[in-house]
Amino acid sequence: MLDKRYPAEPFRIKSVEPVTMINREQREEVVKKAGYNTFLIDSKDVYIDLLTDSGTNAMSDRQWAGIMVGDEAYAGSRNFYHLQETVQELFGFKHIVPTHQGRGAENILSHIAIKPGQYVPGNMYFTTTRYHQEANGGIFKDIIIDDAHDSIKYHPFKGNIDLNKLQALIDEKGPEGIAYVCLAVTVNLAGGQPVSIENMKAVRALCNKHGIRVFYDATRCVENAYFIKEREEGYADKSIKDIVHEMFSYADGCTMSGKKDCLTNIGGFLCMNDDDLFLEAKELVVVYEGMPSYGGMAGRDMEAMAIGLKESIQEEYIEHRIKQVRYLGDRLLEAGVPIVEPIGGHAVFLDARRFCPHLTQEELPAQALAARIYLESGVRTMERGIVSAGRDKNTGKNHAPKLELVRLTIPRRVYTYAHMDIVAESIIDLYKNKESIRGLRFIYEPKMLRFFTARFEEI
Ligand code: PLI
Repeated sequence: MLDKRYPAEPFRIKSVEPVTMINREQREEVVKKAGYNTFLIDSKDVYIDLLTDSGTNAMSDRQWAGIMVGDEAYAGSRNFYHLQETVQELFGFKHIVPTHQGRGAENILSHIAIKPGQYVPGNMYFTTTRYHQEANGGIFKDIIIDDAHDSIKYHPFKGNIDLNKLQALIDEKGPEGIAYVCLAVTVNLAGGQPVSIENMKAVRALCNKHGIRVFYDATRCVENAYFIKEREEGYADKSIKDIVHEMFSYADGCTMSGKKDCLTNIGGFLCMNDDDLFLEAKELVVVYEGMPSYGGMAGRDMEAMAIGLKESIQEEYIEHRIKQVRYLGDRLLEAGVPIVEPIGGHAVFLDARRFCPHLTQEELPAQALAARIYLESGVRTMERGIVSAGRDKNTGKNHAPKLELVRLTIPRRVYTYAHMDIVAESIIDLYKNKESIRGLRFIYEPKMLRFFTARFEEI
């Protein structure tokens, strides 16, 4: 039962979207038709949708009011200036380039900051980020601490960069062999794990010594700030706003998916301090996204984003956000269900290796588990394991990540604790019957970002 560890929703609900659950027979048909890929299931067939926290946020009344004051001028929309001021105030960067979503910003940054053959070290890969780095001739190198690859080990900042790994790469390739360091806050595929201020400072100092730039993937930066406040010495009494500002003071710029911590449904941006790099980014944004004053977003979306960013740093909002996710994780842990620990910011990650020890990684346990969860409960989750990791660009072999996970991603301000109870109970029931989960094999494998549209059959 809910107790004081978990704060009530810091909002009243004034608009609702009905959901219904189709029966098991219907779900069986749906999951087969979708080729056992939860990305290919229609929203109408889903009861509780934990596929992603991306673009699935509920906007506030103030954001909806902001939608009505959208200035849809092709150039110089006033909403852009509001967004620019807000980002400059909260993040502290000099320049902002709006994009249609995070990957638009990743594309532009990769174009202007990577020379073919250069390395891009980062704290674990993210699918679209690595794709754009590689598409621009970069070579991704994972330099996250080893503990991040261990689903059981406790570390308060499991997203931290291993400074020895970074130093070794600098020694081996030379500073000129490194395009920039890509530091994600929080680290999605490690389980939504945060990076400490201490680590950010140390990365900055090391990179300064060698003249290497540092760009953050700011996608879930407010969630990262909450963990710093909760866990890092000296930060308990600082505001989330101040912590966010300090985090970015150690970066040269960032890419941002506006679909997560900005509390909107679409959008993104790229930030930097360097004037020359900004000029290059502005030249490219018109090619790929749109004018530098909208970059693929409508004026109304930029307004909602500016308002959403201010709401995201409110203390009650972010505390409830993190603790609602933790509530679901705690319920699963109490029942002995194997999950990534500590529980991260945006999702609870089931450890499919321990959930399905009877399946090898080649039998795609996380994909199989995600499909089965849908079948049993109507809850949609996402594979984050060998399927998401894709193939090595040069050898064509599967990347085989240590973490083979199913992500239960909680949209912001959308579901209640009662929904979390239903999800937990369904998964606990399935765990009791886990041996019945059958492995899968590909019957269609796309060449790029295969997890989105691949199809499978049961072995
Ligand atoms: O989906 P985009 O293009 O707005 O953002 C791409 C992106 C970049 N970095 C990180 C850490 C992400 O999590 C991310 C998108 N994530 C998705 C879609 C997700 O479901 O996690």
